[in-house]
Amino acid sequence: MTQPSLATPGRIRFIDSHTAGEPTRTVLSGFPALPGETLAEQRLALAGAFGDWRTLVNNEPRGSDVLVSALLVPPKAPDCAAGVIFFNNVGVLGMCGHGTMGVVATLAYLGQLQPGQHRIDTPAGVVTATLHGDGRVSVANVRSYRHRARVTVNVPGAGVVEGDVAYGGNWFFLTSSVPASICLGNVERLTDHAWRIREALHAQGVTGQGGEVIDHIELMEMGDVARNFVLCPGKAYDRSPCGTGTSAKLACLAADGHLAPGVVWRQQSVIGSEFQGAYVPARDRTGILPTITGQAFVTVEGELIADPEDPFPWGIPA
Ligand code: PYC
Repeated sequence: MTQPSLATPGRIRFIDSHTAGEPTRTVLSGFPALPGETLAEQRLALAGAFGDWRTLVNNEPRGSDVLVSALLVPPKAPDCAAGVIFFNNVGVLGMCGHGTMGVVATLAYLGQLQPGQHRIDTPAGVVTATLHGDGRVSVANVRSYRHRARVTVNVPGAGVVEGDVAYGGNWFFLTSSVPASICLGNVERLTDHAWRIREALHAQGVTGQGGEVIDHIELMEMGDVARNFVLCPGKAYDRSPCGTGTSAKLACLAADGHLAPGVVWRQQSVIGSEFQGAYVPARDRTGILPTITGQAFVTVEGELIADPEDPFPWGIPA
């Protein structure tokens, strides 16, 4: 891979926020222009030749495994307030629900967005974010759907695990197989269980549509209010209820006839934070159009510095 020149990084301006506990780093300037006609192509460039820039921004020592970053780019689709490409410690994402809320809160903080509806271009398609007067953000996400129902996978150490494969802007395996109740005290056990499931899915060739890698595992606990534990691609768990994961869950509930259109679904995370979701059926009935609501708060404003003398100017690969 071509190493971008160390003289190039300069200062990268960013704003950090958290959405229901899950951090987002919005990159405002200082990042190179990514080649590509579409955001999907630019996302591939970031996954490939520009990977050092991804790790510089997102990974230790300037970032962390928990962080999801959001690179602002000129939108390609018409009438969009912004274009955004999401990335994390191990790669790039198609969409990110909590991250979109973080971007909207950040642009509002900068005075660049007012309450109302805003189209945001992403590699997975255009989403519409509504910034409410009280600071909450509703994200009308991309079409979400269940790809396969009641798939079984043999998980070493856990036995046969059954779950659904669904898309909500990223690919998820959703299961009610949990080794312990979903709460902060059990994060290590939940992480271990979810990671074993993820590896078993790969080993046994279970994929999303078109062979897409299932890189998010969603453990579900149903109750008066549902709780989830979402393990992200780089093995960090989502502190929020995961916007794309909640979308995938809504798609499964809709496919099973367990949630009617328009009815509000409350989804809590492992730390007890909450999103609300609801859906309308997709026009061609091939899934749903979910809307997820939550709130993000700006936490840090700053500049990343990559000193040429620094032994880790490009971050530490995860
Ligand atoms: O909110 O969609 C989401 C998300 C994906 C990965 C982490 N959060």
